[in-house]
Amino acid sequence: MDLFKLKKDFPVLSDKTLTYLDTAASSLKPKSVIKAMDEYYEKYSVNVHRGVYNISFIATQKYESAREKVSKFINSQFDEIVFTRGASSALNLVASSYGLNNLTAKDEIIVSELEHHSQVLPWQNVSNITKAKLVYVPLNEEGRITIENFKKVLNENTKVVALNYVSNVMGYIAPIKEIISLSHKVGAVVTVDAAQAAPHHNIDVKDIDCDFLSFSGHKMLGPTGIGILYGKKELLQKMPPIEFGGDMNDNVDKFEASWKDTPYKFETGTPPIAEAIGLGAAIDYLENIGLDKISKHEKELKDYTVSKMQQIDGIEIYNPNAETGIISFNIKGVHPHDAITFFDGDNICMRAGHHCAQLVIKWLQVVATLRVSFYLYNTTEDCDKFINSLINAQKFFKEMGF
Ligand code: 7TS
Repeated sequence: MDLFKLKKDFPVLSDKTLTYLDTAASSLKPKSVIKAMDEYYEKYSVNVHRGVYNISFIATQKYESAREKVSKFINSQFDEIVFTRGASSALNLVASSYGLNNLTAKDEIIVSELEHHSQVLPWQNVSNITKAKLVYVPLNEEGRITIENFKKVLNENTKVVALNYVSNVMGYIAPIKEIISLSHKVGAVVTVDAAQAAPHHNIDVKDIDCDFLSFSGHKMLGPTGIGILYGKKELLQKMPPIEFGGDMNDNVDKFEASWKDTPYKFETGTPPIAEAIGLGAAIDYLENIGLDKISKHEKELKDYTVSKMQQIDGIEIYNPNAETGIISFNIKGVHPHDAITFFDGDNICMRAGHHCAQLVIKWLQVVATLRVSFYLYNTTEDCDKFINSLINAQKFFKEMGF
């Protein structure tokens, strides 16, 4: 792929002094996504599923064709795709609808310390309400979820397994297909947090056989305000809605009502129409390049950067062997919140903090980490800028007596 040509597709990168290394928080958006959304607002910015006039038919058709694109993107059926506000909403929907209605005090829920708060906190809530037991897979010495350790916590009482596909701090890919297969043998359902996986790796939900899979539009070149919940149709059909209102209902009487079929019973009110259309354009863009190419490119950038970082004394890298484009690290003796201001001074966008994953930060026994994350628009030039800045940051803080 011609990376320099590709940078031109991203208006934010027209500022040549800017280095964007924070895709794990949110990706940049290409012109084609912005254009697709502009077109909606300029030409047919009306509601869906209700207007009996031409531009409403167009809006509905574009909105539903975005659902079609998402379903093809992960190889699901059309009606197994629920549009949500983001990955967080999708993960919460599973916990609130499936979890609260199916679990009891006899049951166990498996999670891990690698989870983003949006995966672990909804299940903490389910555990508090239903008294089902929350069980943590012990991480191995590298901080990974392994099959060996997963088997130690999986048992006949396990009813839900709620794990991430790719960790947003460690960048590890979990052995999710085997985890799902083992979980199904004891009758547990698996809800996969794919927020950091779907933007970078081909996912075939039929192949991995997950029960639920959640991800966000804004981490995969799409707009904010839209996420996806994939659920197996037979599960979604049995699950009650968690939000009630317009468009999700069928017949309404004074004291009871019935719901539309899935996915519509989960999408009350005016949906994120422009956002769905933008997400469709993002999927077109990603598929045009190919996710295999993208993930290979990110891994190469990460390996190149890690090898340079390892030549600098006093840099602690927490995940040098990650398979993805995420590097978590610290400059010894320097608080990451101090260090981040130095990178910002060089117009390098990256993240410092607990990354909404405090459990793994505690597992690492640090206060926070710095994080670099790559995507298709990054180049080795970006890596070199970051390395230069890192060397200068270290020198600066040493001189300041840190
Ligand atoms: N799950 C994972 C693994 C994530 O990395 C994130 C966001 C979410 C869920 C939630 O996604 P949202 O779109 O609903 O916010 N992760 C990050 C991050 O690492 N830095 O900022 C947001």
